Amino acid sequence: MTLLQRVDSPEALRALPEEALPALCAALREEIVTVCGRVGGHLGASLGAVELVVALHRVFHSPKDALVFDVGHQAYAHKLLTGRRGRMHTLRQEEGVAPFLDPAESVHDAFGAGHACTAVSVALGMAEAMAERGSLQRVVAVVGDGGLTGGLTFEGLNNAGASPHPLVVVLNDNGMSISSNVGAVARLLKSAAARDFFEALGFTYLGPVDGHALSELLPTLAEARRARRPVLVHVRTEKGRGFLPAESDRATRGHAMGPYEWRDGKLVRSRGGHATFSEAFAEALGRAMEADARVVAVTPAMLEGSALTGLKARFGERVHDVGIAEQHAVAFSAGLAAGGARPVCLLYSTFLQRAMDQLVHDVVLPGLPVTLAIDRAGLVGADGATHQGSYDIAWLRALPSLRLYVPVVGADVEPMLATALGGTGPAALRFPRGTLRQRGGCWPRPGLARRWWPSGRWRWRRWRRRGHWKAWRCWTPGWCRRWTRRPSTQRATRAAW
Ligand SMILES: Cc1ncc(C[n+]2csc(CCOP(=O)(O)OP(=O)(O)O)c2C)c(N)n1
Repeated sequence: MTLLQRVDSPEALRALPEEALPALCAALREEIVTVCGRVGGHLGASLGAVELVVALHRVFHSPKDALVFDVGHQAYAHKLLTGRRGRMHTLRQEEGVAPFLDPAESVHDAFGAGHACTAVSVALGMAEAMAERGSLQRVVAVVGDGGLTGGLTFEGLNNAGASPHPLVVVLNDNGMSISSNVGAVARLLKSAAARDFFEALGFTYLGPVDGHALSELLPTLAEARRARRPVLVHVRTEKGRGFLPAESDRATRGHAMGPYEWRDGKLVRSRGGHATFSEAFAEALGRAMEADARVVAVTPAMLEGSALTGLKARFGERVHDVGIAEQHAVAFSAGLAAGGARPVCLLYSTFLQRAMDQLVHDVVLPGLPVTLAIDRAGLVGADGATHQGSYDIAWLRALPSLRLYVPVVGADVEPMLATALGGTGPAALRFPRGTLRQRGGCWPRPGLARRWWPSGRWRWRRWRRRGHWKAWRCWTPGWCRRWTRRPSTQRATRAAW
C-alpha cells in the first residue's frame, strides 16, 4: 500500500509521524503532476501549495474547522487528502472530480468557488455564523497574492479587521497571479511594510514564513489557531514548485496546463494548438493599435488567456494589466474613454458578471466609446459551472445603445472590431473559447447553407446566387435574417444582433 493510499483522510494525515510529512508532500506532488499530465489542470498553483495544504490539515480539523480556498485552483493536494485520490483522473470531466472545490463533492470543501477574491468575505460570514451558534471551531481563508489585487478581498479584510472573530487569513504569496502579479500591493508584499499594513488593518500578522518548510509552517499555523482575534499568516511559496517544466515557465509557472507528454526529452502539450478566437482578436487588436494611437487594451489579470502577451511586448504601456479587478477594469476603461482614448477591455464572459454595474453606470449611461471583448462566451467545458459564459447575451441585450457583435468565423473579427471602434458609443464583441475553423465558414462544410424548416428539421442545401454564398436562418417561420458570406464592414454591422 502506497503512502497516498494510506493517507486518504485528514485524520490519517494527523496520525502520521511528523518525519513522514516530507515523503507525503513528495508523493502528493508526483500524483498532481501525473494527473495533470493525463487530463490537464491547474498545475502550478497546486504544486506550490502542497506543504501549505498538508500543514493546514495537520493543524486545523476539517470539516469542523472550515478551510475556505480562494478560487479553489490551488487545492489538488486537498482533494487528494480528502478521499478523492482514486477519482482524480476524472478531474475536469463530465461527472468527474470538480475543477475547483464543491461542497456537494466533499464535506471538506467548506465552500465552492471558481471566481477569485471571495474567500475572505465568505470565511468571515462563516465565522460570524459560528460565533452566533457559540461554536469554537475555526475558519481559515486561503487567499493568493493575486487575490489581493481584487477589491472584494479588501472589502472582506476591512470588515474582518474590525471584527472580534478569530478568523485566520492565510496569504499564499507566490508573487504570481496567472502572470506576474501587478500593482502597489504586490510591491508592498515584497517589503517589510507588509506587517505594518496588515496590522494597521486590525490583523495580528504572523510571518513571513517559508511555505515549503513544514518546520516553520506548522508552529505558525498552530499559533494562528490559538489566537482569539483576526490573524493574517503571510506564507511565501513558489508556484510550480518541484516540477521543472512548471518552474522554468517564466510566464505563468505552469499555472494551468493542458494534458502533456514527454517527446524526445521535451515536455509538450499533447493536443495540437489550433488558432483560437482570442488569438484572432488579439491580432486584429494589434492592427487597430498600430493604426490608431488612441486604441489601448485593458485586461483584468488575463494577459495569457486573452492572448495579449505579444501585444504587451509590442505596445508596452498601452496594454494595461490591472489585476483581478473586473469592476476596476471596466471603470478604468470608462475613464480612459472619457479622457479621449479608445479602450478595448478584454474579459471572460463569466468574469464580466462582476462588472455589470460599471458597464451600466460608467459606460452605457454616459455613452462612452468603450469596446468590450468578451472571451469564453457560451459553454466553456472543463472549467465547470462557475466558468460558463451563459448570461452575457441576456443582460447585454437589455442595455440601450450598446452594440453587440458576434463573430461567427475568424474573418469576422477584424471588421467587427473596426466597426465597434469606429462608432461613437459602447460596443461589445462576444466570442467563444473554441478554436477557429480551419477551412470554410460557419457552416459545417464549405459551400453549404442551412435553413431551418418549420417542420423542426435542419436541412442542408446548396444555395448560390450572384457568386455569393447566402444563407437564411429563420428564427420563427416567416421571420428570416439574411447573411452573406463576404467579410465586410457591412456584414459586421448586420451581424450585430
Ligand atoms: C474574478 C476572477 N477573475 C479572474 C480569474 C482567473 N484566475 C484564476 S486563478 C487566477 C490567479 C490567482 O492568483 P493568486 O490568487 O495569487 O493564486 P495563485 O494562482 O498564484 O496561487 C486568476 C486571475 C478568476 N478565477 N476569477
